[in-house]
Formats: sequence, C-alpha cells, structure tokens
Amino acid sequence: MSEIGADLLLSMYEMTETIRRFEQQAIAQYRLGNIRGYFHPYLGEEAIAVGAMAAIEPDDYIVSTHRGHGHALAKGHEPRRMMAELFGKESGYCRGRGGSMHVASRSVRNLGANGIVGGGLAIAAGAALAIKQREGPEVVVAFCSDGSSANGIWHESMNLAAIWDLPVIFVLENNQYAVSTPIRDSARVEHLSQRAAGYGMPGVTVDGNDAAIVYGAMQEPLRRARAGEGPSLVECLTYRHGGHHVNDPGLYLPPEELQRWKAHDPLIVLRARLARAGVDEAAITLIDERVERLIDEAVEFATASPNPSVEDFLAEVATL
Ligand SMILES: Cc1ncc(C[n+]2csc(CCOP(=O)(O)OP(=O)(O)O)c2C)c(N)n1
Ligand SMILES: [Mg+2]
Repeated sequence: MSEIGADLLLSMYEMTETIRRFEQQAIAQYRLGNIRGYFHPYLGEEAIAVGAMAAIEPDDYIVSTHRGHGHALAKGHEPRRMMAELFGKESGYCRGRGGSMHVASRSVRNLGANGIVGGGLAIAAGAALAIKQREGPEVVVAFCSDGSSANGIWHESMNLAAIWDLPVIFVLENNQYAVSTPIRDSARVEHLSQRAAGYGMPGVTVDGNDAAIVYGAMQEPLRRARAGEGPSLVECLTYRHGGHHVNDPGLYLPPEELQRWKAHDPLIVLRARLARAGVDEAAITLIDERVERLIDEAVEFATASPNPSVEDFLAEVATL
C-alpha cells in the first residue's frame, strides 16, 4: 500500500475520535436513563467504518448493522441528530422512532442500521441492482458481521451480487464473537474471506484496527465495482472493547485477549501513523478538543430537544 498523506490521516483520526467520544458519551447517557433499549457499542472497531468511508464518495450508499453508530457518523450523520435519535427525540434522524438500531437517512445515503443480523445484505444487493439498472456510478458498501456470515441471507446476498455483477463491497467486521460465541466455534475456515471463493468473488482479510489498511483494502474492490466487474468481500479483523451490548459485562472475553487488542486500538494505531508522518502532538490535541466540544454539544442538543408528541407518536409507524 502506498503511504497515505498527513491530511487524510488527520481526518481519519478526527472521525475515529468522534466515534469514540460519541459512544463513550452515549453510554454515559444510557446509564443516566436518557437512552433506552438495546445499545451495541462500536468501541474498538472504529477503524473499519473510518477507513471504508474515507475510500468512498458521498454519493455512495451503505447498509449498516445493529452495531451501527460508527458507520452512520463516518458516513456523514451529524452527531447532534444521531444523539437525538438515540434519546428518542423529534429532532433525531428518524424523529426518534428508530433509535440505536434503526438510524437511516436518504440524504446521507445510509440505507439503515438493522436489528436483524444480516438484514441489510439483501437490501444492499437490491440497491446495487437498482444502481446497475439505471447505470449509475455509485457503489453500495454492505457492512456485516462474523455472526451474519453463518446466516442464509449472507450467502444468498453474496450469490445474487456475484451472478449479477453488482457494485457491492461486503465489509465483514470480524470482531471474533457473536454475543459470547467465539468465531472458532462457529466456522471451520481460517478466514471468513475464504467464503468469497464459493461465490466467485475476490476476498481478502486485513487488519481492521488500522484505518489506513482498511482504506487501502477498499481500493481494488471499489475499482472493480465501478468498472462493472462485480462484488468483493473485505474481511476486517477487530475486537469489541467490552461485552456485546452495554448491559453485557463480557466476562467470557479472555482478559489477555482483550488486553492484546486494546494495545492495538484504532486510536493508538493512527497516532503512531501520524507521528511517523511528522504530525506533532499539538495538532492532535486541537482535534481532541474540537471533538470533545462537538460531542458535548450533541448531548446538549439531544437533551434540549422535544419528545415526539403523544398525538402523532405513531405517525410513520405501521399500526395493525
Ligand atoms: C437473524 C437474527 N438472529 C439472531 C439475532 C439476535 N442477535 C442479535 S446480535 C447477535 C449476534 C451478533 O454477532 P455478530 O453477527 O458477530 O455481530 P456483532 O454483534 O459481533 O457485531 C444475535 C445472535 C438477531 N438480531 N437477528
Ligand atoms: Mg461478531
């Protein structure tokens, strides 16, 4: 991979820090009772969303997962309206009706987080088919998880994308666990990317904690997709910084395994890259301070925003 310039490294650092702080603050708000329901933190996995999104164009689409706050922020959702959505407020992206697992926005071209494991993949194939039929230049990045790769919809979507040469890039976030089940207990292949061969598409496995490596790994799949040559699979190895969701203490995670991955944290990796690129600490501190203000302001905005009114609470929600 050719070296990435300091400007791109800095913007990737800023987004990584934004997701990190957003998640930390949102978890604090959850503990205060201001956010309810399920909440699957993206802590530790930020480099995948950041690297993938740095590689695509604003007009490209994504589908996201149940662990989707980082995808949304990196794709261009504003932290304040994201936070408001998590708070269930009217000013949220889905007017507070979606919450953590159902953030979506047409203008941002995020076709949605999804509470169904693998649920976004068929949507990605459908969106890519639409792009192909209208001969559009866009691609769809389909974020998916190690757990989803054991689901039928993962295999059906991969096959459809392959036989129709659809402009999709499947970005598999292998964080080694599906809730408490380690991937070694649910797959017999060494790398999940090997499964791409079964569908006649290229597959690679890369370090998903290094945003620069993820960015680099996206280049050839993007070229292929835009040239009409079809889909690719990019498996990104990563690790959660804790349990499956905010109320899971993650006691099944071997402490030394967790520590090993924390030492290879996406922020640590990017800071080392920035140092090698000659960026001084002061520039990084400035970013940290700017991000801190941005996320504090997001919490203030969400707190001050009105709840949906009781009268139209069910508007835009299907009723029986
Ligand atoms: C089709 C389906 N099956 C089961 C569940 C319950 N469930 C929610 S998350 C999860 C495990 C997810 O693990 P993985 O797919 O690896 O994603 P991760 O949480 O690690 O990001 C399960 C089984 C679900 N939401 N959808
Ligand atoms: Mg997983």
